[in-house]
Amino acid sequence: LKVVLVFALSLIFFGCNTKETKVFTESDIHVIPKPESLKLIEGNFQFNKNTVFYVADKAQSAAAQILIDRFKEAQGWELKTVDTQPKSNYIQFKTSEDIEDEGYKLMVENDVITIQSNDFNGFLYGIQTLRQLLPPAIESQTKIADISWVIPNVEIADKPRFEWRGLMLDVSRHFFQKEYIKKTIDRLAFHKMNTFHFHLIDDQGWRIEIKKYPKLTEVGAWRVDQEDKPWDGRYTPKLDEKATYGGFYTQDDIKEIVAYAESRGVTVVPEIEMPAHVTSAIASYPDLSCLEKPVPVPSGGLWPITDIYCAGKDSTFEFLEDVLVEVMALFPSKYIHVGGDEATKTNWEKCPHCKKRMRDEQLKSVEELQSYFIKRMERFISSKGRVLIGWDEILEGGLAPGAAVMSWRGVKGGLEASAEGHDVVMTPGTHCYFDHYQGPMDTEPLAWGGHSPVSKVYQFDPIVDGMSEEQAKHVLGGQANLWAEHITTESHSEYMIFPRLAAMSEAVWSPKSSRDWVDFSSRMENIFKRYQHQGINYAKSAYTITSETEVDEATNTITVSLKNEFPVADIRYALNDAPLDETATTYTKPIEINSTTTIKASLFEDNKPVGKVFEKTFNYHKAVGKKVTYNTKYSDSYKGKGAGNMVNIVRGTKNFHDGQWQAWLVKDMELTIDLEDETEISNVSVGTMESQGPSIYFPTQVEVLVSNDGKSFTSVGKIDRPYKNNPGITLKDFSIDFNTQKARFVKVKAKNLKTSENGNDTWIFVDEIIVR
Ligand code: NAG
Repeated sequence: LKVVLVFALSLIFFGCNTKETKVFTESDIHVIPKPESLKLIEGNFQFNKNTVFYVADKAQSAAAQILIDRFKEAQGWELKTVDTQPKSNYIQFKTSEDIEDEGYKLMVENDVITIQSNDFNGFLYGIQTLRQLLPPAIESQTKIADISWVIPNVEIADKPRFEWRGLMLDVSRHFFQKEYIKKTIDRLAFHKMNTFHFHLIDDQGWRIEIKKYPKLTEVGAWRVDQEDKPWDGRYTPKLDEKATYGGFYTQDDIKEIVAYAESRGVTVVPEIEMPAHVTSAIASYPDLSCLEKPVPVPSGGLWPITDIYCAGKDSTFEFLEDVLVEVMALFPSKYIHVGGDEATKTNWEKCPHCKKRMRDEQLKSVEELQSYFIKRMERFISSKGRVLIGWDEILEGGLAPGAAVMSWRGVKGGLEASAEGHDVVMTPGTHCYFDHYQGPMDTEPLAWGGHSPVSKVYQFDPIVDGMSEEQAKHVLGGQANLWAEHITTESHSEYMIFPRLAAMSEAVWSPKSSRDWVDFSSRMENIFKRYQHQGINYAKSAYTITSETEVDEATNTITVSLKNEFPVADIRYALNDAPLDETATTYTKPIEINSTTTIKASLFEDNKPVGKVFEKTFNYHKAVGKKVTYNTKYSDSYKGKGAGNMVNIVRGTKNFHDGQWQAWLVKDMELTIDLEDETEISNVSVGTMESQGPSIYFPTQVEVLVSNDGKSFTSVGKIDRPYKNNPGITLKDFSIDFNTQKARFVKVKAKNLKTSENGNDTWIFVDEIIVR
C-alpha cells in the first residue's frame, strides 16, 4: 500500500507541476561576467509554459521581453507579462532605490524569482543572469525538443565595477550592415557591456549621412574596390576610377540603431574623426584641406596619410560644427568622440592659413595647433551640454579643459590625463586591441600584429600601477577596439570579438578580487555552447596547442612542454610515426627529447582528437643544451630564452616578438659553444631573419671557427652576404660545411650592417645555431 501511495502522490506532484529534483552545485553555475556575490540555496525553480512576468512599468517589461523572446524562439512558448501579482510560478521586478546604478539583486526561490534594481540596466542584467543560469539551449534560434528549464535557487547581488564597458567597431575600413551592428549590440548586452563606440569616419570611408553635406556619403562612402589585394599593397586610385566598394548608414538607420541600443541598455558613442584620418571627407570636399587638391578615397593602407583638415580656415570649423549638430541630434550620448589620433601635420607646416592661425593665436608648434583645434571643438561640444572625448594624442600641446581621454598608446595617456583631473577610458593596445592575434601567428587568420590572447585580455585592468586613489576615480572604465583593416566579413569580425569579449566583460564588470583565470576557464565551455546556439563564429584559439622548450644545462637534456590557454584540458600526444588516436599518451609532464623527434598532439574529447592538430619536428643536433658564452651580449629587448636559447632546438619564427630571437643592435655577434668533449663535426648553420621595415637586416658576414683548447681558434669557413633591398620578412640559414674534424669549441661571428640606407641603426636577429 505504501508503495502505491507514494506512486500516486508523485503522480499528483509531477502531474500538476513537473518539478525536477535536480541538485545543483556551484560548478553548475557559469555566469559571465562573474557576479559580485552568489549564494546557492537548496531547491530550484522550474520554468514552464505558464510562467509569467509580473511587471509594473515599461522598463521592467522591456527587460522581461528579452527572456520571453528566448523562450519563444527556443521552445515556442508565449510567456506573458501580467500587472497583478500571481500566486506562484512567476518572475517579479521590484524597484529598489538603494541599489547602485546598473546593479541588481536576483533571488531565485522554488516558486518565485525576484529581480530588484533601480534602473532599466539593472533589471536587464538581472534577466541576463537568469538567462545564463538556464541551460545553454535557451540561446537556440530555432525550436528545439522540450527540455527541462530548471535553475538552482540562488541569491545574487551584483553591480558593475566600471561605468564604461565598451566595444568599438571600425565600420570605415570595412563597412558592416546595420543588422550586424544591432546583433553586436545585443551581444554586448548579453555580456553586460553598456557602450558601443561607433567609429564612423576614417580615411577609407565616411559612413554616416549628413544632410547638409550630401557628398560625404555620395563620394566619401565609396572607394575603388581592391579587396583582392592586401591592405598595405593597395595602390592610390586615380580620380576617375569608378568607386564600387562601400556603404553608409542613413540617418534613419542611425535612429534605428540608437533606439535598438537603448532597448539593450547600450549607449552609442559616435566618433567623428578630426583633424586626421579624414581623407574620405577631403575627397568629398577638397576645400576642407590645406592644399585644396582633389584626392580619391584611398582603398587601403599606404601610411602615413598626410591629408588633414585645414586648421587655419574658419570654414573647416563651420563644417565640423554643422556635422556635429546633426550628429548630436541623432546620438543622445553624453560623450562625443572626436578621434584626434595620428595626425601627420606636414601640411599644416606649409599651409599659409595654418601659419597665420599659429601667428594670430601665438601657437609655437603644430602640436599646439592641434591642441587649439581640439579645444575649439571642445568649447562647441560643451556648449551643447556634451563632453568631448578623444584618443590620447589630444593631450599633446595641452588638453582642452572639459575633455575626456581614451588611452590607447599604452596606459600613459590615462595616467597623465587622470593626474590632471580628466576622466579617462582605458583601452591600451596590449590588452584591448581585438585586431591583434589571439593565438600563434601561423595558426591564425591574418591580423594587424601584436598578440592579445583571451588570457591576456582577461588580465586587463583599467586601474593601472602608479595611479593614486584620486586618479582611479577618474577612470570611467575600459573598452575593446576592433579595427577593421583586415576584417572583411561579419564572421571574421565575430571571430575577433568572441570569446575575448567575455574576458573583457569580466575585466570591467566583476570585482578585481574575483579575477581567477582557472575559474574563468571552467566557465568558458558553457559560454561557447551559448555562442554556438547564437550562431557566433567564435575563435577556438584558446585550444590551440603550443610548445615551449627547456634546456637543462646540468644534465644536457631538452624537454618540450605542451600547453593551450585553458589550464584544464586533456592533451594527448604521439611521437614520430605513432598514430594520434586512442592509443596516444596523455600529456602530464614535459617530454624529454634526445634525438630528432616529431611530436603530434591534440586536445581530446571522448577519446578522440578535437580541434587543430599540433605537429612539430624538433631537430636534435650536437650543440643542444651545451653551454654558450656570449663574447658580445645580446640586447635586453630581445633576449630570447636567455643563455640556452641558441641551442634549445626551437627556431625563431617570422614574428620577431616570438620570444625565441636574440638580437644585437649595431654590434656584431660573437659567441662560443662548448661541446664539452672533442666532437666530430662538419657543419654549422646559423638561423637569421631580415625584416627591413623594423630595421632588421641579415648579417653581412657569418664566420665559424673551431678550437680544442678554447684559446686558439681556426676559421673553418665564412659566408659574405652584402646588403640587398629586400621587402617582406625572410628567414635564412647561413650554413657552413667544412671537412669533418674533431673540435670541442665552436665560435660563431656575425657582422652587423650597422647603418641602413636611410641612416637608421640596424639589428641582427639570430636564432638556433645548429652543429652537426
Ligand atoms: C592605430 C590607429 C587606427 C588603426 C589601428 C590598428 C588608433 C587610435 N589609431 O594605428 O586607425 O586602425 O591602430 O591597430 O588605434
